[in-house]
Amino acid sequence: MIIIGERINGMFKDIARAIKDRDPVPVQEWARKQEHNGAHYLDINVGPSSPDAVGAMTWLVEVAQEASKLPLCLDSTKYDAIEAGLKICKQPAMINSVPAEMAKMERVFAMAAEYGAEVIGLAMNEEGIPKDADSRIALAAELVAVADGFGISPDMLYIDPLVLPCNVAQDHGTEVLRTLREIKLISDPAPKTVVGLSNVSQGTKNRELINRTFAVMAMANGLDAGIVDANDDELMEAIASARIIMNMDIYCDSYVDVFMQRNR
Ligand code: THG
Repeated sequence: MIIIGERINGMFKDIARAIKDRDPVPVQEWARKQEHNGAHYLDINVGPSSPDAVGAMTWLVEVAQEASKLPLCLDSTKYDAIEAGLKICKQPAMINSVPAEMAKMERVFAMAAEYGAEVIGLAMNEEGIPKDADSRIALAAELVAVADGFGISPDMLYIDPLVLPCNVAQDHGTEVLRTLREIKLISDPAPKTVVGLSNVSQGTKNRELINRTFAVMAMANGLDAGIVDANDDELMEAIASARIIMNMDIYCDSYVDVFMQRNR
């Protein structure tokens, strides 16, 4: 599974303060820590309360790239901020994200084609997030079709079925898992899939247990990537173990140890 480290997000108080004071230290510490623990991308999100999203994104991208060579996943609903980030990314980035709404898809897929970026497409539109898997899959098919019109192959696209907290939307869980499975049938090549894993446990007790249980279930249903807490060792070990069970890595008696070391 492709690990996208979630921690450079203005939703966290230390990052919100760092952005406000333009203090690179917490951003660079989290960049290094997540890379060290096995992240393949760093999610970069200025958070809900940044007054100047373009300035904040530009600054975050600059300081994160000083500390880590990992490619970035630019996470914003403000496309001017994403574009400012794309302009200065040293490696091809991931755009996070676009819903299945025509004007937004046109803007985002044009940017993706121009900058060679991958795109996270959300299974939602003007009407919100549907509950059932079939409606989510129909939105995924729209994303694939519009992306194709911009020359973007389905395997440059990560469909996010959108995970909601299990304490408020318990009936979505099985629909999300079915969406992950059936999305693989809508095109050839198939789009990839991604979830914001920590969403599933927001506001619940024993979050880490819920996160890692959902992670391995989603992997068994075809999940390709996750925006996750890469510094949760037990989660990273569960993901490593799931890769063995699914025959994605060669087994040895010390596999999980080797996996954790290789990534450090
Ligand atoms: N899909 C896509 N992108 C996403 C999400 C998604 N980006 C943002 C988010 N969801 C994924 N990242 C996080 C980051 C943190 C948390 C959840 C998801 C989290 N934060 C603590 C909380 O809310 O309880 C904050 C704790 C604190 O303030 O210290 O859980 O779904 N494409």
